[in-house]
Amino acid sequence: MSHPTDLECATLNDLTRRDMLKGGAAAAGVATWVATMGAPGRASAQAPLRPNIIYIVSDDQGWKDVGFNGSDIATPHLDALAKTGVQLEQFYALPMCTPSRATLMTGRYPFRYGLQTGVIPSGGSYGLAMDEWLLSQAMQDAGYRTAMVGKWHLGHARTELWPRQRGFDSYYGPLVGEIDHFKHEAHGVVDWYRDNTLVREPGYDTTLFGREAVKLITDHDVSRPLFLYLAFTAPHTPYQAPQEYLDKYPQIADPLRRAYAAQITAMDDEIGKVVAALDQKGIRENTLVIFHSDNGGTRSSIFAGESEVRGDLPPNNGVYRDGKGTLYEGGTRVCGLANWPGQLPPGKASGLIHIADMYPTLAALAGAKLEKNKPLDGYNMWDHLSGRGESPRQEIVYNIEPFRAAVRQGDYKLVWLPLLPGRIELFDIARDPAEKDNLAESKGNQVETLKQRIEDLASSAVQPLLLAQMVKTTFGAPPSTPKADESPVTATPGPNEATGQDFLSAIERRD
Ligand SMILES: [Ca+2]
Repeated sequence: MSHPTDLECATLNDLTRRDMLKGGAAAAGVATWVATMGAPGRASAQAPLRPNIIYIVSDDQGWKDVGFNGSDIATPHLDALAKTGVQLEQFYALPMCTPSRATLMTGRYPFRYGLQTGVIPSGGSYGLAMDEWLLSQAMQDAGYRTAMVGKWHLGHARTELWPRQRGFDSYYGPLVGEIDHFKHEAHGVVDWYRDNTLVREPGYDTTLFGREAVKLITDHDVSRPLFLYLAFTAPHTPYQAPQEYLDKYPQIADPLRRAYAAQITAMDDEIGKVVAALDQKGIRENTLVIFHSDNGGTRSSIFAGESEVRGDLPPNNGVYRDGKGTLYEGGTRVCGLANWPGQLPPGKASGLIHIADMYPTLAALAGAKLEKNKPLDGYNMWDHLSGRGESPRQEIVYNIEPFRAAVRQGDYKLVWLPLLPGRIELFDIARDPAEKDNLAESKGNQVETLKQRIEDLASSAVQPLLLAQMVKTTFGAPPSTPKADESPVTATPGPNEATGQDFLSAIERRD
């Protein structure tokens, strides 16, 4: 079997997608797909295609840290998917794990249910609101076999918050946000589940996730379609990788960057095995594969999680400013791709896509009814992904929090920090993607328009659950003064640590 050269591939990609955009689907010789444009959450009127869907999310990966965005980190399997699929040039997620994953699962911005700020900490007792109708539930209702492998991070304090109770037929992985990749522990407590049962298994988490995903595909009953949400913990801190992957990067002197690169290549290998399993099963032609990071790469140790990391952190967001935890492009515009042989012509989708769009897009493909969900914030992106039309989205809501917000309409983006000392920045993202040139003083009209939009969105926001939890934890804790028989030097841990530890111990005892 011969493969086209890069030049041939590029020419073919450009022509195919251009023809489809100009001449419509019929000109390109494929079935017409009539998607509803302009109305968030509206599904297509066309009969659903009901593909298998393998939805892969990486964790804290830098925009540039994939081969197809120019990295020196080896990601040959992702690169192959990008080359034969659609690169997502303006795919936006939320700036941290919990809000991003919540938006994916609900199709709704996280300020609508209190998950807009921070992440659910290991000691947190709250989770994703139970009255949200999740993507997994919609897919399950539509007759899909639903499976989740990997990191959940949408609530762990009560079993009702766990994936098995939220629309997934099976679950395998950690519930909290950051674990030791070999020990599967957070704060010394194992956080590793099969369905609702705590399990102890040896191995590197990324490898175990890949193995589980391959087994799910291999054993899948093809009489109904599969929805697999594969949420890797790579390349999140702590930066750890098996020696065989570290050995692939002798040229990288910085041990953090070396481990980070090794984590990504290890994940890429597992993704390669997943694609091979689809081929082996004979279902590749009827399977949509999506991949993206849940937020930008970490550029500040403040947002590196609970691991101790210092210095110049390894993730690389390319030209994009800053990283995880911030509202700048480096925190929110993430590397991504979609791949479906025969349905998605190779090329690039250059329009605005928000992670909230994936719910209505996948629901339409699956034939899932949009009846039980609350009003969606996303658009059906199928026309845009498949090269048949422009993106219907004109606005990106980066996040709305009581103390900061950012919204982009067209090319203009406002970053607003109203907390004193306040800051307002306006950027022309098309002209200045690196956000270096603050236009706020010279473009007063745009500033006022976007401020008003933020005020309007904020007026319907639920207060962040994290802040309520922090107040409760802090003010509900006993005095932190040293006990009578202890010196101040060996004082008891702070209230947050003690609460988190007790809490996780309780989880571990749960069966
Ligand atoms: Ca993350």
